[in-house]
Amino acid sequence: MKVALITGVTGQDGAYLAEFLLKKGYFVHGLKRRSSQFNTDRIDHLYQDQHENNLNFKLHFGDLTDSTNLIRIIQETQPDEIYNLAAMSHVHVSFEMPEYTANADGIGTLRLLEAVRILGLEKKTRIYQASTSELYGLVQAVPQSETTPFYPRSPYAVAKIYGYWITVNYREAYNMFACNGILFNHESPLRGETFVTRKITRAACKIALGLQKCLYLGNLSAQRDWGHAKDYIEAMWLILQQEKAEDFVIATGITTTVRDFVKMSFAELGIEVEFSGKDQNEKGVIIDIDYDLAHSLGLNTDHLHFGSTVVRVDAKYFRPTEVDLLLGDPAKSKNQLGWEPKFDLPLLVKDMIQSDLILMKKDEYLKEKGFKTLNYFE
Ligand code: NDP
Ligand code: GDR
Repeated sequence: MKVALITGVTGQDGAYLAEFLLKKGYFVHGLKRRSSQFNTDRIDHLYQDQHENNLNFKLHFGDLTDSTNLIRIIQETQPDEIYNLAAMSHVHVSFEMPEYTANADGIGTLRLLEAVRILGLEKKTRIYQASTSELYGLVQAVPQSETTPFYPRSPYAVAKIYGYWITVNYREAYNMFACNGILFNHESPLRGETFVTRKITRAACKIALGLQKCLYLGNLSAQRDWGHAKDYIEAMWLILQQEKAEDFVIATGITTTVRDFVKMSFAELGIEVEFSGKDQNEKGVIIDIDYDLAHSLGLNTDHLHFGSTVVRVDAKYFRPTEVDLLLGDPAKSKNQLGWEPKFDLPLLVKDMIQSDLILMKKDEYLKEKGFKTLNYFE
């Protein structure tokens, strides 16, 4: 039985990857942080029967800022594969926590590589490093491939560039099987609520149900190459199954603005939104309603009106330095890994809207019955 260790197992990708590897017959160890509240929502379904029949999944308390803890866990678990997914992963927040981000995302990667080396596991343990399209930052060329120069634009991206190069360096210096997946944005119903796609799909559902009036966003013109996390975690695994350790771009090859993602999300609910105005005065207004579709989704449309503003810009979401355009070239991963995404953007939006609509309907029910509803911090 192969053994995998996933750092960041409680996050979006960690949850999908753990499930994927368990289905492949792996023994999966996950690193989770101590938290004052439960933080295992995304993986609870994988180990709820742990005392009975699911002994292939084990969680360990740990942190990428704690070397001795990492060494001990790797020594105990003797993994064949390590997936380093743990990170302070929010680009905007990294401007407020640059030092911590460097420590966890940059030096954290070094700690993991060193732990493997200290334990003499260089020949046994293969390592996947969660690198990112944010490395490209300020546009040098499009589409962005494995050979496009990097120009990071945030403390997050600068920390991740250290993680990228230290992974390459340990591969070259110590002949370790250590690889970077340079993954472009990938989303899902499990996406953290403050990333833009999930913020949009949640808010669109709330607005459609009459639970929220307006969605406030930052840069609507940013363009991202969005895929589905379920497809991307499969690529991570494929990268570690190759004969030779190499780095791969994982992307769809299509880019879309935040503005269009908003339109697509509302359209899934039967609400057509059009944008007008410029910069901070830009707004999104309802211009049409597909009543048949809305009613088939169980929506009461009485509160939805033509001309009402459902999206506005709030400058507090602007970043000190922005990444305007990401568009990946997935040719190498297609040719060498045989990887191709199963989800396109319309399918991704549908999946996220369907999931959030169920969630928000639960919230609507709680509100109707006088119970406290979910918190919505942005
Ligand atoms: P999430 O933010 O959903 O998950 C991050 C995980 O890392 C969580 O489990 C979190 O724990 C954990 N974590 C954070 N800091 C530490 C730390 N110091 N020690 C141990 N664990 C820590 O991210 P995603 O699942 O979306 O992304 C996975 C990885 O891939 C990240 O490294 C991210 O930077 C990278 N990436 C993501 C892309 C995307 O589009 N999703 C694209 C390219 C790269 P907790 O649950 O307790 O917060
Ligand atoms: P990103 O994702 O920064 O690309 O990093 P995010 O969804 O946060 O932003 C995407 C783009 O949308 C613009 N934007 C907003 N973003 C947020 N979060 N909130 C808003 O209200 C808002 N309005 C507009 C942003 O300015 C940006 O241009 C994600 C993370 O998962 C990283 O960990 C990962 O490495 C990269 O994707 C690839």
